[in-house]
Amino acid sequence: MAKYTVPVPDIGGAENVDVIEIAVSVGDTIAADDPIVTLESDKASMDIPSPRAGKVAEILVAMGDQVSEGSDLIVLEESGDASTDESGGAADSSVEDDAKPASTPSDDVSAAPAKTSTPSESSHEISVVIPDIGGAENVDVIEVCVSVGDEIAEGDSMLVLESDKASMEVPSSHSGTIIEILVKEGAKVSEGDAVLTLNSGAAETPEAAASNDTEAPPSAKEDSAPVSSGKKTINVPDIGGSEKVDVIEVSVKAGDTLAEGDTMVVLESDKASMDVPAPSAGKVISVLIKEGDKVSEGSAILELEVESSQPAAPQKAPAPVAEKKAAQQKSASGNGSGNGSSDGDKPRSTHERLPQEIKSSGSDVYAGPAARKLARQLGVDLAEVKAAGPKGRITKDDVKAHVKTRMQQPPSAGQGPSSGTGIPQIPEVDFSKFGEVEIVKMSKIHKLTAINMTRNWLNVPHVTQFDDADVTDLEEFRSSMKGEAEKAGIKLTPLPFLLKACAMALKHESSFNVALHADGEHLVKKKYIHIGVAVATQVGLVVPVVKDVDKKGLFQLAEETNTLAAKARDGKLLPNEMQGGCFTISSLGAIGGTGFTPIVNAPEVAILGVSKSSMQPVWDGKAFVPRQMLPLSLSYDHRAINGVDAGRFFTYLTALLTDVRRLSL
Ligand code: CAO
Repeated sequence: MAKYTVPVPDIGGAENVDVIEIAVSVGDTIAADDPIVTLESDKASMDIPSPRAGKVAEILVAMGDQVSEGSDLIVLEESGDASTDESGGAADSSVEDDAKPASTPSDDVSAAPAKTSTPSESSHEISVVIPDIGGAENVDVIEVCVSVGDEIAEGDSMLVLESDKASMEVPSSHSGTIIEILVKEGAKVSEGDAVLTLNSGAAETPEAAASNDTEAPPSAKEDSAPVSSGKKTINVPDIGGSEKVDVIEVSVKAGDTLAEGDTMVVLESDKASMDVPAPSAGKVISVLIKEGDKVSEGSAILELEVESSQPAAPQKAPAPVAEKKAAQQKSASGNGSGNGSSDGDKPRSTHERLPQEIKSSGSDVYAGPAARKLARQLGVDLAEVKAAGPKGRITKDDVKAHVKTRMQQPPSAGQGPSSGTGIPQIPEVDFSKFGEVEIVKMSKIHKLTAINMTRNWLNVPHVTQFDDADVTDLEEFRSSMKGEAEKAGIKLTPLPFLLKACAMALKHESSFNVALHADGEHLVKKKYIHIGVAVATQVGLVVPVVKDVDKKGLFQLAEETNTLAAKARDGKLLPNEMQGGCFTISSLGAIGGTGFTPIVNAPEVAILGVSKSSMQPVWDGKAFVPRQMLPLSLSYDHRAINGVDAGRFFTYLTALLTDVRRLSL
């Protein structure tokens, strides 16, 4: 059994760096590239991966120790079969008992911090592995986004993973042509597992790779000087080389007090969204960018009045949006002292590109950054997009399909009174082709009526029932009272009788005196009885409301109705005279017709249509007798009222109108 001591590789010249986490225990079997410790200098945090697979025989450092390049970290026991080493690059290193590798750490590419790929034996071939995924293990591969032969760029999504906490797109760490895909949907993967073999197209020497990997994190170069109290301009840190990245959210404003690590802005490239955390605590003097701006590394974000002369913390790499939410929740709950990262997250190497979380607990929409960006560019509300991706994830194709569907709809669908919720609009016709026409403007009331009627017609499932009331006796009584009413200056038409009868029926059958509650789970039962009367005016239909009909006599109802109708025709109705109705009467009795289907005046749930009464032969059991019959039609909202309720209401109403004495009960 060969033993191998893993040293600290080239860490960019940093010395006496703190060991802030030990990721392995004695006895653990680890794969090549598995993180073994996390180090933190004043510039950056970095995971140190194992250059080889093996069993941890000994741990040579403790938390809080300070180490430099070459310091011993752990002792690995290897099976002796170095060719099984997944890192490839390490396979040709000589394995010595209890000896350090012949190559120096900086020469050994696999010893580079937090590298997510390893060159294979062929310098053109690169094995791309799962990067740090926040410690999650055996995570489901729910989508493989690439195929063999695809050309991919660094940062292009290779996979979508889903743990029980989050879904995340995993970007490729290198560009190249895919030679082989080593995972498939349904597989379970952990950090370090090989995903793809890429042909990089250009020979990459291990030395070159190592020097790339061991380069001090560029973001750490930013703001590396101690921050003294006073005004400081905070710039965009290293964002992985992305340029002209969209500012999609500015999370702070002048006057805000920031804790170190609080999110300042959210940026979005075509590959990922990222939060940019404040490198130090302080008060925002001014914000120098706005949403929609494009920024690159070094662009000024804001001016900060730094609080103390404490050395600045290393400016953290932009964090995935999910971390931002955690930070915001922290500060919202008054805890502004955190550093904004969702610790205990493991500190990450600042030059490591993190998988982009695409679903967070606070979001109902399940979509990755690419789909989100496309949706924003196209002005698509993702909540409206039908997801066809795995586990209900919205893909870019879904966004495009949504747009296509919308484009195929009539251009003005959803606008104007003659169209509704996606209902095809009636085509425009040039009537002048068929004869002389004149275009006249619709009045405001007419347009409003059209909109209201469309809304009510589309929203309310209508049922209309018909019946005839025998109003022979009512008409006799009305005729007998006409003179008396006229003396009092009142015109007594059938309408006040109808109002009175409807008020009594509403009381009797209270299921009609309700409104549907907006929550869809309750009915609002009304304890008052206000009835609207449709009045035709020069400029359109209006519905003044007679209040407390049940408490008023026939003469008063007649007088009030006439007054309201006159005000309506003169355009003098006040808003409150048209509000509060429980039920409406629409009478065409003075005009004619034997029946019509009135439209419910929502949020009321029923309306009575009154047609013209006429003398009809009615069979009384022995003979046909002449009776004055009034045709009535009752429309109701079947969500609130059942047919049996309507039957009872209608029978009661016609009985009242037939025997006028009952109105006084
Ligand atoms: N059957 C037979 N005759 C009727 C009747 C009926 N159902 N209703 C009213 N009449 C008679 C009246 O008795 C009156 O005749 P007399 O003068 O001989 O008594 C005549 O018709 C005219 O009545 P009116 O219209 O002046 O009074 P009203 O109280 O019946 O109606 C009002 C008042 C405001 C409803 C009415 O003026 C009005 O605007 N009606 C139109 C309503 C409307 O547009 N409805 C449709 C809505 S949906 O598009």
